Amino acid sequence: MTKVELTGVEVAKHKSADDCWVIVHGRAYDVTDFLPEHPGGSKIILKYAGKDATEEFDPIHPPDTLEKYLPKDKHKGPVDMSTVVVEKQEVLPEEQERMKRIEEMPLLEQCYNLLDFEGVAKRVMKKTAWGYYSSAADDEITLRENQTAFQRIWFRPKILVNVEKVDFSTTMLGTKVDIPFYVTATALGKLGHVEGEVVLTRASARHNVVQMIPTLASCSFDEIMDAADASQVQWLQLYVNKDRAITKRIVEHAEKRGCKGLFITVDAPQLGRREKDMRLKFTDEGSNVQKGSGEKTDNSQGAARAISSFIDPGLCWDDIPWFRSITKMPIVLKGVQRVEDVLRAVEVGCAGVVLSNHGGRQLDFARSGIEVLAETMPVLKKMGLEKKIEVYVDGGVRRATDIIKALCLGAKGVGIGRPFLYAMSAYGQEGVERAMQLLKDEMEMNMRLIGARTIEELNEGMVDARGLFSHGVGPVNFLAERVYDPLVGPPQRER
Ligand code: FMN
Repeated sequence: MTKVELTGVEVAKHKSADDCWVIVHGRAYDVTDFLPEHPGGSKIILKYAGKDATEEFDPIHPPDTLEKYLPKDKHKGPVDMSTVVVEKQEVLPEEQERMKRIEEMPLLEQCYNLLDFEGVAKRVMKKTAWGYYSSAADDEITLRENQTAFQRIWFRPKILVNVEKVDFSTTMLGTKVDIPFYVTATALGKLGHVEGEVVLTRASARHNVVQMIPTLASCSFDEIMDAADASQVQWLQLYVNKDRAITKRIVEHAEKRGCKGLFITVDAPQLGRREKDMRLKFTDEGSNVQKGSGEKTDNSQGAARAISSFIDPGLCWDDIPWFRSITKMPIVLKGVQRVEDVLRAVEVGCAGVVLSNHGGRQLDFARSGIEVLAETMPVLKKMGLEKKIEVYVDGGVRRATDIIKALCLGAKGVGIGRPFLYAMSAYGQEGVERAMQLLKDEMEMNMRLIGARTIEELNEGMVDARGLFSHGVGPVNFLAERVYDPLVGPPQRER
């Protein structure tokens, strides 16, 4: 027997903190008991009490979240959506201006490099989404350093090498790839594009690029796996849950579904203060939620903090053998920041490390991955360990010259985050594909110009990295500076 549909009027009766229902994807849920536990706070749910919350829910939660985690007796059943009153949303002047900017967007063909996508994305993305993607920790010094560090490395090209044919394919964790970069894990894909991470999956397939799937994706893990084509390789990025039984289930499921690498994020026992994100959340929600509730606005939340309370700050080296016991996937530590820890990773049997500071989003004044690479490889070589572990770098990679610099210094490959998010947010799948193609074009030309026919021919003699360790004031990075949004004026509050 099919269940009788609820009406919008019935759901609307449950609109208080003592009795709170919400509609998500045409079904009603009683979330009253869940209100105090919601990682993003109860206020945001109460804003949608008795109403359709799908639009707000979608970017931040995989679609199966409620089905999976809310007890079955709280599932109130399907709703006849034709009876749900849709409140007419006033289109704010700021949103009208954004729509106008979207109409005037440059053609995709006019984007010639990855920074072009960033410029367009900043103009056309919703402010909150831009805030979440572009923000970094504290004063965003490390964010900028990630790019400027590459600018302190110069080339020593070889001449008169026959470079008629160049081949920059390589392997990463045993997978053959066309070019030595992968799409790194970035949370909340639906903030930038309605379809979310599957857009990155489909574009990666077109270019034979590996995708790292984030724990905190907006799409469900299975949706992202299902979007891949048969030969496509995906890795799993893992935030370790305090409840190890949940972590075990996630890892086992990923392996069963065919993931080829487990990247455990080790630089985020607590998520960093990304103040741009926090500030936007403040103005976005503060004024609305304050209305009528009499509560003071909680400005400790941004999108980042809202989604991360389950992460275990107790994760430590002692846990690594346990991970090795529950999976055959190669284990890679993501977020290693000093050579001593690379050596320890070799000792405990990790297949790789990613030298990364999380795109500058965690510890401000953490050094760039590329600098840590230059510190690491000579030590590994001296100890004869360079073949024992694959070393990856991410953070600030925007040009093929950056990829080449990392490979010259001994990296196996590099991860790229924001540029693909920006390309996706501005132009969808075609944008991501173009961004990847631009990198391939740049790679071919720069391999020729540096005098290398294959990845194996790239070596440390082809770069001058003497300035890399000097943290004095380097060249002014105008492009990165434009990413930083200074605080303008006091937040708008209703009186
Ligand atoms: N790293 C993780 O390990 N897990 C995440 O969920 C995650 N989410 C991210 C979300 C955004 C919007 C960004 C920009 C980065 C995120 N990262 C995450 C860090 C990236 O994996 C990567 O380290 C960083 O983006 C590399 O720097 P880039 O953006 O300059 O390329």
